[in-house]
Amino acid sequence: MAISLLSFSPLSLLLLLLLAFAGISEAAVVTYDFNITWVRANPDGLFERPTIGINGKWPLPVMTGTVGDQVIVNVDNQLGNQSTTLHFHGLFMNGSTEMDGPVQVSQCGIPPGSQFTYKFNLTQAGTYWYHSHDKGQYPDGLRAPFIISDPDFPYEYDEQFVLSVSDWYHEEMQVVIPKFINKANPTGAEPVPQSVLFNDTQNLTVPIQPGKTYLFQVVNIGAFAGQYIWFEGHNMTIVEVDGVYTEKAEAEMIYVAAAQRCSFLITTKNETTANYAFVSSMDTDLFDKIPPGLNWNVTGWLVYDDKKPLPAPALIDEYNDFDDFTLVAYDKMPLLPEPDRVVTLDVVMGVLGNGKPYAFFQNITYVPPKVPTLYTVMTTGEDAANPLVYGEFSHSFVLEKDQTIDIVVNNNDTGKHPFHLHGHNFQAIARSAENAGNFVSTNTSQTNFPEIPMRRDTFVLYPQGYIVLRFKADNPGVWLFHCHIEWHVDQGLIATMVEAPLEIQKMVTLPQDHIDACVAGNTPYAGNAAANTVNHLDLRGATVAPKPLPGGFTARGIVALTFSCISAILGMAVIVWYGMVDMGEASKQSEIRRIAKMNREEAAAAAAAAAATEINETGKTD
Ligand SMILES: *[C@@H]1O[C@H](CO)[C@@H](O)[C@H](O)[C@H]1NC(C)=O
Ligand SMILES: *[C@@H]1O[C@H](CO)[C@@H](O)[C@H](O)[C@H]1NC(C)=O
Ligand SMILES: *[C@@H]1O[C@H](CO)[C@@H](O)[C@H](O)[C@H]1NC(C)=O
Ligand SMILES: *[C@@H]1O[C@H](CO)[C@@H](O)[C@H](O)[C@H]1NC(C)=O
Ligand SMILES: *[C@@H]1O[C@H](CO)[C@@H](O)[C@H](O)[C@H]1NC(C)=O
Ligand SMILES: *[C@@H]1O[C@H](CO)[C@@H](O)[C@H](O)[C@H]1NC(C)=O
Ligand SMILES: *[C@@H]1O[C@H](CO)[C@@H](O)[C@H](O)[C@H]1NC(C)=O
Ligand SMILES: *[C@@H]1O[C@H](CO)[C@@H](O)[C@H](O)[C@H]1NC(C)=O
Ligand SMILES: *[C@@H]1O[C@H](CO)[C@@H](O)[C@H](O)[C@H]1NC(C)=O
Ligand SMILES: *[C@@H]1O[C@H](CO)[C@@H](O)[C@H](O)[C@H]1NC(C)=O
Ligand SMILES: *[C@@H]1O[C@H](CO)[C@@H](O)[C@H](O)[C@H]1NC(C)=O
Ligand SMILES: *[C@@H]1O[C@H](CO)[C@@H](O)[C@H](O)[C@H]1NC(C)=O
Ligand SMILES: [Cu+2]
Repeated sequence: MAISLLSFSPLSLLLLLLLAFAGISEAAVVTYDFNITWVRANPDGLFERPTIGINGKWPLPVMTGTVGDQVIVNVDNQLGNQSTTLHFHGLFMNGSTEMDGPVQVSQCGIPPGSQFTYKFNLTQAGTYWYHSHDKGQYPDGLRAPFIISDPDFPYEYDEQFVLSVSDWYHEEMQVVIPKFINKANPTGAEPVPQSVLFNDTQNLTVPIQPGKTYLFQVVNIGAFAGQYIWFEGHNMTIVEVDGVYTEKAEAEMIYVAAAQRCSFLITTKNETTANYAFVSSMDTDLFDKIPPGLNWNVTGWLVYDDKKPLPAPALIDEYNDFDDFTLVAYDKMPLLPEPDRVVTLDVVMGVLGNGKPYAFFQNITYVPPKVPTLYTVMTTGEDAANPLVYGEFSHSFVLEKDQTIDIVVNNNDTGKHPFHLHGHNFQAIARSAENAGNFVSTNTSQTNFPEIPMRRDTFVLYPQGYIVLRFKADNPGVWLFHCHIEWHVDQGLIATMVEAPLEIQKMVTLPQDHIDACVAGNTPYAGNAAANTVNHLDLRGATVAPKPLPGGFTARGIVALTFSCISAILGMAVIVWYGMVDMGEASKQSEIRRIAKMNREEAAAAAAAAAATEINETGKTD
């Protein structure tokens, strides 16, 4: 428009400027003050327990914002006895990697009594969540959805519902974790949840009206279980996963792994003659054993008429879930070009020399470095480009700016693992069926990758199969890549992507409260992973994993040995001999062994043996 400003009076000019300013400053600043404390809650009606609340309440508030907003979260850690951090799952944190939240990665834990401010911009729309990223803490309650609305949402709907789903434990994590990572549990059998929750409750009723279209935004904020979800009498039309809009896809049942999100449209019926159940059913394949009395389902109802009954859901005999690999990204972003770099990670579950179960990528189980990895980036100058400065057990990969990266994950374990990358979503370009073995080609530029791959930030790897994920390293920052089963995080199934470290140095200024949190918690915040500020390549004193099993001992050997302990008690010398034969034979193999192939009987035997040793060893805690 070529309107001469001179033709306006000064007053109208001012008004015009004000109007223009109002137009561009629509983006709001959304501020949250979170006083984090212990509260008590009993969401499944079975057991009241200490739970982590915000501002004296639990369930926690759903965070909301609009694309373009700036978000400020003032955290006051009033837990008294635990540090904490917040991670905003799925947000790219572009230009603000220091606000990403994982402890010892982009910040020090916020010690009890300390305050800490997260400040970041919303550049993406869709369904996200926030949770603690410290010490396996979020299943104690510190997790909730985060919904970012989009004025340009591509599909029509009348009303919207956020719906969280989650497994729920009765014991606190600081009690469960040491029992889990314990030499009495050599097979690494994960703790089984006590119940399932919809929106942090059960028997949820959702009042709806006939002839309308509802957008449901489902978030699995659980610690472990993937969830099969279905609505009786209604199909779901998937429109978004993990913040990525999709072409409409009709599904009768979906699978939402821990940390995944799925939004779908539901069109209601034209008559109000009945109400309909909807169900979330935990994927019990993940459980080594189903404890007697466990209800692994939760039910809610679409209520057309609150005077009519709420029918119990029909039992189904088969889980026919929609395959998310077949989704098509709405923006039709094509397959990224051939990768500049391929990072191959083999998932291995095993036992270390202390007899406890750990999880590995190759032979490395993650151990937090002394100095948060981002702070090592900030304080090691040009050496920040050398992966050695981050320490072997942070399992760091230094990525160059704008490289195309393929992450190949091979599953040498018999369980499913939902893999999550911070700071990005990735194109999910290959996923094998169960038992397909490893991705063999070292050349990932095969021709059979989808032309328009689906993208998301958390993707399930099937037992003894593989996935291939592709992304562009266009977001300088320190980003974890890990399984989102919180038990496996505790066991070390984590690698660190240090993306464009020299760019990070130019971009980031650490706010004073970051430093204050380190000082208050006595955590060093400068130097390499060992806090050496002089010689960055001297890693002496860095944190390390427990030593491997000595030669001759293996996971199977440990189980055999545990067996021999009981048998000795029982006086069954033959089995002792058997156990020794097993160990001798096994000693020819490498130090860390797979126990994945251990069958259920062996696992059950191990559990029995574990129970016996536990009795034997009362008094010894480790
Ligand atoms: C939900 O309903 C079931 C069946 O009536 C009941 O057993 C359960 O205790 C209820 N859950 C809660 C949290 O009230
Ligand atoms: C935080 O919450 C606790 C428990 O409700 C309360 O005692 C405390 O005064 C609150 N602190 C602040 C700073 O609001
Ligand atoms: C921390 O305090 C809570 C609430 O009082 C308590 O239930 C919990 O056991 C304590 N945890 C630790 C690790 O001390
Ligand atoms: C966030 O947005 C604000 C306001 O537009 C801007 O000043 C700031 O630089 C942005 N921050 C980042 C990390 O991009
Ligand atoms: C779940 O809880 C959130 C937060 O209270 C609420 O906004 C939402 O409507 C609830 N969802 C359903 C389906 O009731
Ligand atoms: C749901 O989809 C299936 C398969 O596409 C179809 O057979 C079924 O009739 C649909 N159900 C409803 C209620 O639309
Ligand atoms: C409800 O009625 C409308 C208008 O008559 C029709 O277009 C629609 O298909 C009906 N919906 C269902 C679920 O039967
Ligand atoms: C949970 O639901 C599934 C599917 O309908 C059913 O097979 C199973 O028996 C249910 N489990 C319990 C404990 O009710
Ligand atoms: C994973 O399994 C494959 C195939 O059996 C094997 O070649 C590879 O060495 C294993 N990886 C590790 C780290 O053990
Ligand atoms: C892992 O394997 C590599 C290559 O064989 C070796 O250099 C490294 O020392 C091993 N690390 C551990 C912790 O076993
Ligand atoms: C990988 O395979 C593609 C397609 O078959 C081929 O063009 C390319 O040269 C191969 N790259 C390498 C490094 O072998
Ligand atoms: C981060 O921001 C840069 C600069 O605006 C942009 O090129 C890049 O695509 C962004 N990356 C992500 C993951 O959003
Ligand atoms: Cu896992």
